[in-house]
Amino acid sequence: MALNVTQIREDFPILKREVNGKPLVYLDNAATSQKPKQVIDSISHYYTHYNANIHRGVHTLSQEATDAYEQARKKIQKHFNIAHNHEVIFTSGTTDGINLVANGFSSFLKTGNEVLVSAMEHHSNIVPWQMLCEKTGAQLKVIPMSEEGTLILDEYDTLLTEKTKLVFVNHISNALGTINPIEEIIEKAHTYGAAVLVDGAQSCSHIKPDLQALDVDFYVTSAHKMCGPTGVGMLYGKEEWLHKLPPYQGGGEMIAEVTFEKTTYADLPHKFEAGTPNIAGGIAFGTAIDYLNEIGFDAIAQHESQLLEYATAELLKIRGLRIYGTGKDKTSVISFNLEGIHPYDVGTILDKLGIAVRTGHHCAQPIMDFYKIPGTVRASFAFYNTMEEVDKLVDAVRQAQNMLS
Ligand code: C6P
Repeated sequence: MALNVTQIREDFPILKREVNGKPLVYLDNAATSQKPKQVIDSISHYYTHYNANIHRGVHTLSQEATDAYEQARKKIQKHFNIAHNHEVIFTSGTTDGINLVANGFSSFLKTGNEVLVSAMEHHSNIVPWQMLCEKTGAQLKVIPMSEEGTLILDEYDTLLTEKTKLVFVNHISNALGTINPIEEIIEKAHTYGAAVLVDGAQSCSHIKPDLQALDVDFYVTSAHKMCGPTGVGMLYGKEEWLHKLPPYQGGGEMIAEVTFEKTTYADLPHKFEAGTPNIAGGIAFGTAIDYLNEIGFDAIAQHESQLLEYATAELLKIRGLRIYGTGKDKTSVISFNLEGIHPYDVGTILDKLGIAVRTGHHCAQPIMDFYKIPGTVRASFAFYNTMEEVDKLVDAVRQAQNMLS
């Protein structure tokens, strides 16, 4: 069913504002999505009516807050088709979830072990593993990518051996929009007994992953890319892994018993949730999931692929414009450059025209090194964007080219 985008846009107060005297055209959704009033209201409702710490008090407010927070965990469980509620760990976001797992694996890895990373990762899915390798003596190897920005799976087959203990790859590349064949990557890794972590920061706003069907070991994402608030995210880990991994941080909430001689840890998921969490954020994450499901992921995918197709065709009509990330499986992210013009200059002119895009390396410097470029202009579309906004982008890029060349 086609989306009623005009009606959907009414849910997003920010889309009514102007920037530099022009109506805002927000095309930086891969950095963070905008928030519907349902999510904003859910945060405000918590602070107005039942703000209290959770899992601690016998008083009514604390119980209401605990119920709402745990209800959000259930919504996440159901949304991602996760077998057990305690396999959902609240984090502060994707970066936090990856660091939690990398930290845990420092007890298991040793010299002679290998870990594989894809060539198109965000720094969040590179640096924690480099730190892990430095600590443990394990070796980091890279699954290369092709000129069109897709992983070379034959090379993956060669890199996978009995030495491989872990594979980490993003579901969708933030800088290219490429959708990686994670089903195949997971299945092959498992034949060698390697665990797989999938970085879902860019996928969960576009698709609804079924984590049991994927048989993935760890999956991480951030609420703020899914119309939810910043500072909250989720780590899914298979129960057996979460039992094996040591806690990430020590503190309140994650313990069973503490004496000065010895501490025992709480059961899952609390073992990994030290300290007071982002309670309002967790609750509003649940509201964001409800909101997206009400719109429907099939309708979202259909609308976004129309935007992608139209924007790609129109942008490619501009002389000297090159798109990076041209594989056939891609989402509504277009990274591009104009020949002879720095992406930062294009971004600055677009901003003057009210159009928000991201410019630079997008926290994925190895991709920029691969193409030997300083960065790109990245337009990333969400389900609330319109074809008219694509036209405005294309016109503005033409204007930028005329002014800068
Ligand atoms: N990418 C972008 O503009 P956090 O910051 O923890 O919520 O997400 C980090 C992260 C990890 N992996 C991928 C694939 C990502 O895209 C991001 C965040 C934003 O592309 C901000 S750098």
